[in-house]
Formats: sequence, C-alpha cells, structure tokens
Amino acid sequence: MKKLLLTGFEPFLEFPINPTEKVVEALNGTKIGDYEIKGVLLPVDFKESPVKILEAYHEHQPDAVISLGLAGGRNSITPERIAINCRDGEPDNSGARLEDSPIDEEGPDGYFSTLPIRKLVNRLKENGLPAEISNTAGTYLCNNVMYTILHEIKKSGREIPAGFIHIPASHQLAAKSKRSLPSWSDSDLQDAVKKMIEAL
Ligand code: PCA
Repeated sequence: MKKLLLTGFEPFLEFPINPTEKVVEALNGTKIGDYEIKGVLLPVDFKESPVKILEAYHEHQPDAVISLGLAGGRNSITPERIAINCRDGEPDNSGARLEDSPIDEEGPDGYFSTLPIRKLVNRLKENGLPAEISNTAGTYLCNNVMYTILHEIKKSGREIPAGFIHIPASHQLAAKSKRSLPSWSDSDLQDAVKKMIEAL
C-alpha cells in the first residue's frame, strides 16, 4: 500500500489550539483511499520544523505529502498554490523573528504545489464543504514547510504529489479566541482532509 505523510502544527501565537493537531492524530495510522497515513506533528519553529519534516520524509519515503496548517480567520479549506523562498513576520514559538530572509539562498523563488489543487477544491465543494484555492501561504511557518518539502522532492528527482493545505479554526479554538473566527467542527475538518486524500 502507498504511504502518505500528513503533517500538522502545534499551537502558535494567539491560537491556544491548533486544529491540525487533532486531524493528524485522528488520521495517523488509518487507511484512506490508496494510502496508509503517517501522521507527524511539527513545531512552530523556523529551525526545527524543516528538520522534522525532512526526517519524516526520509524515514517513511512517502508516495504523497500533505502538510496542514491553521489559517485563523479563513472560512474555507484552502489548498495553497505556491510556496515562496522567503521567511518574514511574527516570531516563532522559540522567539526567532525573521525578516526578508530566504529559506534557501540558492533555491528557486518559488514552487507550485504538486497536489491536484483544483480537483481537491472541486471534490470538497461537491460534498458541500466550502473550499477555494489560496494564492498565498504567507511567509511564516506554513510557507516554510511547504517550500522545504517541495525543494527536497525536486532535488531528489522524485515526482510525487505534495503541498500545503490551510484549514479554518475549529469550534473549540473559536470559543477560546478573543477575536471572532469562522469555525468548523473537528469532524468536518477531518472529513474534508479524508475527502481530499481520497481524491488524490
Ligand atoms: N499555521 C501557521 C503556522 C502554523 C500553523 O498552523 C502558518 O500559517 O504559517
């Protein structure tokens, strides 16, 4: 059976819960469509998260990679179109703050997702789940992880589907948040991720 590496992130900044953690924990070890799921949680740390995802990639030799991140404030599931060679923005969980910093000095400016993002969005919408393609993964940890894994896959000469998908807040997170956040149930978030894996 083929393997799919599914990653999520720990809580960060003003978000005391990261719903991607629950999705990854729930789906780890399960079989979805053609894939057995290897779930891994990543730290919100510019130095450590690339190390962790590359370790998992080399350990599991997956046939597909989907990384998940929270986009607090978005109301749809949003597969990302592109990762850019830039780190900038808020401090990470270890306090590191980067400004206009390339992820890889020698790397290309960007990488397009190799996930079938249009198909994923259409599959969710057919199932009554709001989804749209996002044209920016930002310049924080999610973009960093997406760029890192696509760069590694390219360098290794493999051609596998890989990319990043931002998900909205869960109800539990929205209930704890000081600002108003659109939210989904954990079970709908899980269901959406399953449907996308089935569509691969
Ligand atoms: N979302 C952040 C980092 C961790 C996460 O879940 C981002 O969009 O970069």
